[in-house]
Amino acid sequence: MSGGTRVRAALGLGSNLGDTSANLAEALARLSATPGIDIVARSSDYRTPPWGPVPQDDYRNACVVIETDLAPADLLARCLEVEKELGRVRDVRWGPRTIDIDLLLYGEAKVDEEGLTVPHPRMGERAFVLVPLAEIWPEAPIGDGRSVREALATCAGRDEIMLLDD
Ligand code: PH2
Ligand code: MG
Ligand code: MG
Repeated sequence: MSGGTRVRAALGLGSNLGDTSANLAEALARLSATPGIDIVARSSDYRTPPWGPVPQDDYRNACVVIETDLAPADLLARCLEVEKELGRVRDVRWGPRTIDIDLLLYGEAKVDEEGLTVPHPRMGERAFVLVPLAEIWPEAPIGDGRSVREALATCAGRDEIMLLDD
């Protein structure tokens, strides 16, 4: 897009229902086919224990770094649309899902809008976000003065994040 500012942003993906590998691949294909979104780095996939109050299966998590012309709200809207296209049903908060696509970082911007807070307010405590993101963007500032790498160094549960080779 001419004249637009391209911003480097980070997305977190997670799935623990159905074919989790195919779900991530399909979500990334759809994001990549979106005008104004280029995927510039993709982490490995990790098997991660479910975080939060709901007992459920382990997750497959990954992160991508993108370059985008889209404003934060438009980028989030596209992520939610892809979730819907893949058949995500929203019922239990923090419950199992076919695909979850979270907007983690949008350059160094701080965004506080209805339904959207960036940097993602809980990313600094979530090993299932920090481990994959550290693989592809370790120096990214996460909004509390720390980088991804620094937050990961003291993050609980990082030893439970298992690299997947498929
Ligand atoms: N997502 C949640 C709730 N719990 N746990 C893991 N391991 N990975 C996730 O992506 C995840 C979760 C809600 O977004
Ligand atoms: Mg999430
Ligand atoms: Mg989400």
